[in-house]
Amino acid sequence: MADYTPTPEDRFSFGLWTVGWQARDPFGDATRPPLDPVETVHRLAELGAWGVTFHDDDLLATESDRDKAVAAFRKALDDTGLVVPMATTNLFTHPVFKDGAFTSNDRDVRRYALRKVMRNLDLAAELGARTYVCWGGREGAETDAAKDVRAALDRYKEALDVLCGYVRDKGYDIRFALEPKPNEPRGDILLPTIGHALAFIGELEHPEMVGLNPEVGHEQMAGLNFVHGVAQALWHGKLFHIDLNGQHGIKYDQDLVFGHGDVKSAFFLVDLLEHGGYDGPRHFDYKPTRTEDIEGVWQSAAANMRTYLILKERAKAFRADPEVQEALAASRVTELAVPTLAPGETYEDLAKDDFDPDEAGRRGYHYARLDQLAVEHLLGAR
Ligand code: GLT
Ligand code: MN
Ligand code: MN
Repeated sequence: MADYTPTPEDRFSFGLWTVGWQARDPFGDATRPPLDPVETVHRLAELGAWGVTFHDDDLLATESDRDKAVAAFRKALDDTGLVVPMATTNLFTHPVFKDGAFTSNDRDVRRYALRKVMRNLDLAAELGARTYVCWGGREGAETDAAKDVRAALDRYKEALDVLCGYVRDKGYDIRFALEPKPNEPRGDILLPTIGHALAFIGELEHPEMVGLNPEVGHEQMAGLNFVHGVAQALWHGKLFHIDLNGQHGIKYDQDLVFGHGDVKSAFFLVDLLEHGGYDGPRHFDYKPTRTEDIEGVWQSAAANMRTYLILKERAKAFRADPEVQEALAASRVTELAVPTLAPGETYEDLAKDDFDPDEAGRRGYHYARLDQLAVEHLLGAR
């Protein structure tokens, strides 16, 4: 039996806002008390996590004096050895952001939002964060009459250009990661999917400084294939960070424990992350369900890491199985890596092929056999 105990080498990280979520929802009050970030750092370290991430405001959960809160957080990091791989800004809770931050129709709000990000960028740099996430949860609208989307994208670009300029001027070793989401809390959010965000990045002044932080549930709540989205982000060299969690299809954002939604997709995701060249943090952005008490909070945190490690071991076994390798070849999965034209060939050579489309049309690809092998590995039957 493999050892599923997480260690810092696994590079697992958690947001303070995940385990610290008090479980307030649109219909009910908090079911858990606030968590002291210092306690969170210690508990995460005990559980085998490597990193902790935060919004500027998360640090103030139990201590309203910012300097004292930062000092206590820093001490906890030093005491435990936990690192801060990523930080972000809360641009969504305060009523001032009800029409957005970088794309609010109110210019003063946009200026305030940039100041808030710059202040936390200074702290992020001090604590060694290399990635700065921008989740634009309030950038959007409920009615198309309310937002000139083309102007909003101009302002979104302006904000990122200003922030990239700030990071460059300060000499910080930080890159930005945009986090797409289709809706919730706004009726429609700008940059709703991985694809929209990738296209937007190409229009920025410093596209090399901006990538993505895709989240499992955010693509799945739009019915999209997360594994395909992440593969495309990797293909563009833009997978700067990732938010792992669970989601059951098209509904509100569930933020379940990783693997507690579409487990087959989670299996192929881990396979891709482990074998597709991603070397960034494995960051869990989940919410312990409202029914959990504090003991359940820590059990759920541990569950994210254990599930990842189980899937990692399953994916490795899948890849190593000679029958799988033979099935991959029989299904011509490996043939896709062969360029369509041979070296030196041009389109003129295509005319010389002796190819029978009717015969090729009769050939099966045997994907069902391959899929069954994956399912059997996932279920531990092989
Ligand atoms: C918020 C959101 C997450 C984002 C966080 C970063 S905050 O909880 O639901 O998906 O990653 O701002
Ligand atoms: Mn989410
Ligand atoms: Mn997220």
